[in-house]
Amino acid sequence: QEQLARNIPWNATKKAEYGAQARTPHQGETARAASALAHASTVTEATASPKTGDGKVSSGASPIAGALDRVRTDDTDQPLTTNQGTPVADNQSSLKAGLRGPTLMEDFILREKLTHFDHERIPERVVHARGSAAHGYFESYGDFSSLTRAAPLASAGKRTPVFVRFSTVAGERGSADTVRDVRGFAVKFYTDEGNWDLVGNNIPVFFIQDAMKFPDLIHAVKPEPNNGIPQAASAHDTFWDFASLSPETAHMLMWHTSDRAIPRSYRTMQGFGVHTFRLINQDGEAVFCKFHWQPLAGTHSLVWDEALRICGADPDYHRRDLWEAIESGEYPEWELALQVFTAEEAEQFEFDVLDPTKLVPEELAPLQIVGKMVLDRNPDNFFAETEQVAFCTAHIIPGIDFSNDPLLQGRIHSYVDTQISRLGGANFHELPINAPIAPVHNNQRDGIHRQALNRGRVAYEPNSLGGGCPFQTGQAGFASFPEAIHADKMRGKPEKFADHYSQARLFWRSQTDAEQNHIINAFCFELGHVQTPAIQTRVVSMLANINPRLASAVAQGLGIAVPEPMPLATDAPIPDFAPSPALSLRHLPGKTGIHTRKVAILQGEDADHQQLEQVLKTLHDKGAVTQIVTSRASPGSKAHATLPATVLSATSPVLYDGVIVAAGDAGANQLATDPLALEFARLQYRHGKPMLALGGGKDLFQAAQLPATLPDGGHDNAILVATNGQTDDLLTQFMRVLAMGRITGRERAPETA
Ligand code: HDE
Repeated sequence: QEQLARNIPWNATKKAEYGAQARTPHQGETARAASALAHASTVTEATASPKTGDGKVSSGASPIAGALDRVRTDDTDQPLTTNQGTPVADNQSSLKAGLRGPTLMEDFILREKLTHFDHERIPERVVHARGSAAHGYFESYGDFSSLTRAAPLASAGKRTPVFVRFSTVAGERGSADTVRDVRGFAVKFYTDEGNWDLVGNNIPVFFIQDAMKFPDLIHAVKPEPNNGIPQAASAHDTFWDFASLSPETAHMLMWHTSDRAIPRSYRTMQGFGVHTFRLINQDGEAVFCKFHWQPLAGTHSLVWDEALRICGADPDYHRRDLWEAIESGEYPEWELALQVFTAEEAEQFEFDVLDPTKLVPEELAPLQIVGKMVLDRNPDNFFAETEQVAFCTAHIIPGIDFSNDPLLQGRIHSYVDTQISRLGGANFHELPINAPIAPVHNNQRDGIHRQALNRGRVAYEPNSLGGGCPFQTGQAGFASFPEAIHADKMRGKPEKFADHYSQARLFWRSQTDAEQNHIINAFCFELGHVQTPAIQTRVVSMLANINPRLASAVAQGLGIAVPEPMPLATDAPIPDFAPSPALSLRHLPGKTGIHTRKVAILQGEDADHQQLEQVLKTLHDKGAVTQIVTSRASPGSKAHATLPATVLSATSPVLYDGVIVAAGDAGANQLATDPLALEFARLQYRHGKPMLALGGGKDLFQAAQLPATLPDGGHDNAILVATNGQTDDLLTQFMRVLAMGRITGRERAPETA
């Protein structure tokens, strides 16, 4: 504090650690510690919640934010203490027998510090180890009690606090964000009838049909056990070996190789509950339901080359994006949609709704939007909240119930079970981030790290000594849907589960040309990393059951012949679905325009300052984020961008959604001869970003030899050159492409065999 106030750039008390001075502790500091202790409090910042991302007080709607205040601590103006609260005079040196002597066993301060440090790590999640989370709320758009008695949907405007964690699946805790992978989308609702965890993904189907196969799937995709390679990637032999021997993966593999697996941002992903669930209303009536989260920012993805480069340029790309959006008050939002259908309707579908490798096309059951989720507060502490949060599919509330989906049934066990080893015992529900806001009363007792001080001598039920409390609620509490079941006990799968290709074909058909090309390229990349030819061939034989162009182009990419289609697992005819536009990423362009899109202003020292300010103002008015990028640190860049200026060597073109080159003749000349500027322009071009040249900026485009026309001969309407100082129309076009995400016309279609 003192050092900050006096602006001393070095440690002014450092010298006192050495020699004779070490014998006399700093007087002032010990005295301050004693007096400050008397007023120690756990929460400051004008006594905490509600805090929103930008640190300012707002109408913060999350009761959990307030509830967590009891455990929030703030060290401002507080003395350093041990874990027992004993003030520590010297945190620099251990206690020794003489300044050059051995450290004394007696040094409880050193030992406590090292012991705690030695145990700081907990096991990472066995899957979904890498993730980022935020607090927020869910707001219901109405009273949906005729459908479900689930508390969050009870009335219009009702807000339920949530904590949401996004994740990758295969990578370890420190792996990069933009790898090709499914993304987890786990939402914990702190409802007034207990916690409800909707533990979903950003893809509506899954690789396998039965929980029995999950450990095999994960062992196949994780780094190979002999050498621990590769990190966070499915592009290796064991994954594709397993996948090609389990053709039920076919549909999911199409999503996994699509742009869905490389999202632009967590904020631009859809979320899905995947399984069929049940909704139950007050009268005990049930319908089936699929849960969908629709991002208001639209669905946007990266392109593969860009995703790979971002792994190096900013491995925290998604984590940073989520954090910064919330800090700057640009709260990410999703609408919750329900796809509701009755058991009778489900009977008529050509697929089995209990099969998690199948989705219910929106044409069969439309989406009903029921509410909105807003994430408005970053965690205070990554470990305590994001790492310790325990999502469990078993956490459901009255009004929601499971279906018999055999994958979901296994999950009901797995999530609670895994927390016991990951979080060290059965009391993980007492960790502040996991504790419900609904009161907890039962006869469960004790266990490691128990927090609750349960009073009284009764810890059993039924009892008379405790007046029969806590008492069962009967109708008012959770009751499972009383489904009638008359069946033989057996292992096996229902008949319709044997169709592995109808929906893989549906997905392929529903993609735009560019999306299809990306799928082909992704298969070529993935299988190009497979060293066993028989595995490559087996995968292509699966693709031959999906689409001839797909199989042929992937075979061509791998330099192999198209094999015979893989034999089917069923003799029944494969259902034929019409394309479903909602399965393309183009379907949800978003409602937030260029909000939070990031634009690089590649600036020469002699740029037309007035023109640039005008352009920046227009972009900022529409919510874009801008950053000046120069060849070298130049005091000349005075334009008012959103982020502090940077230099080409400290940033990367893949971190921006578009570029504006602004320079006079000399500046343009200098940029046009700078290899980093040339690479910047070429990569922005290659990744389909909008590019606008102001003043001499066009010289850079020319020097980078950006093609004037698209591969199909069409005009490239996202390379824009202001020739006469007029920027309005060009800027409008620039912003149109920016809102869209990118143009795909610059890519070449893969060849077919
Ligand atoms: Fe998970 N999954 N999973 N999963 N899953 C875990 O739980 C599991 C599945 C999903 O941010 C683990 O706490 C089994 C489908 C997400 O903390 C573990 C099966 C879907 C997260 C586990 C599945 C998911 C997990 C690891 C097949 C989409 C991260 C750590 C039967 C609907 C949650 C943990 C977070 C995490 C088991 C399949 C989503 C081991 C056995 C399908 C988003 O319990």
